[in-house]
Amino acid sequence: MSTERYPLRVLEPFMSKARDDILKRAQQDFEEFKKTKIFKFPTWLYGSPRGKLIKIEVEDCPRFGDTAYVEFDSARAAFISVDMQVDFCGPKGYVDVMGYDLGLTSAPIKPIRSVLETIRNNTDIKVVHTREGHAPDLSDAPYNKILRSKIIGDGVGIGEQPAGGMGKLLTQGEKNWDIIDDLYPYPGEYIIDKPTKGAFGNSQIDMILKNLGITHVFISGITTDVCVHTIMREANDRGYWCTLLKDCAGATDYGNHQAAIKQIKMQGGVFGWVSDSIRFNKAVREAFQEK
Ligand code: C5J
Repeated sequence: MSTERYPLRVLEPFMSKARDDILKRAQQDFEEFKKTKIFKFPTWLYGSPRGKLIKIEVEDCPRFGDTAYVEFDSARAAFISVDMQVDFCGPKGYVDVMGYDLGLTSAPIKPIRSVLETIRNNTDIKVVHTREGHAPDLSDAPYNKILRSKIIGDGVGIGEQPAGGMGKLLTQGEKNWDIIDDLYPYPGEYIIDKPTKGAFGNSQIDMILKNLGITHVFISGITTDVCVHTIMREANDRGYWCTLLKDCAGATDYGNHQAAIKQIKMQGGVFGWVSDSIRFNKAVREAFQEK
């Protein structure tokens, strides 16, 4: 490689210094992890905690059968509830019309409620809800998505209303598109609308999380293998420390739900970590009960 053609190479000493610093931190945190099994909140990166420092247990990390702990700052943490809309877990919604078992996609409602109750009880953890849906004129809906939904829905797809239904499937403004009453956002919580499975490419979520100073996100919702996974992957790629609360998620197929959870745990946590509502609630409640 010619240095004439790549003059940026003169910056190498500066880059190496930055790399050496990061690797030194990683070596220290690795030594610490070996002793404590804790992924410490990196104050060198984010500054001192602004809220409570909380330690949550995560499973099968770094290897299957191992237990580890993730430390986070409550004031820099967000709970994300993905697409808990009638369309994904209620009668005559999008998932119901496609013929899937609503028992599977409504299973996370109770665990999510318990987490929201914990958070809403005077903590500084932020709450973000997402909704998947399209503009009424379908101008933001890929044609292949519309067509495929019509075929699997036996003639009724996105933008159309099933017989006896509440409104047009996956269409903004319709009752079935909105978040279910049981998990409806409280004032002050954030609502992100997206026409996509992911959220980071097509919404303000990254800006909102960044403005709030969020470093750690706890992910829940439906469906585990589609929108939840896509959002977790997007967030993980952007450096957020992600944990799926597994009982707070559900899929249209139980095997896919389990496989999606296993995928997260591969490679020591390729997309983050896995825990559940019981462990989350315990960790947060204990921290906020302290004097
Ligand atoms: C799907 C979603 N499954 N919210 N959307 O189409 O996961």
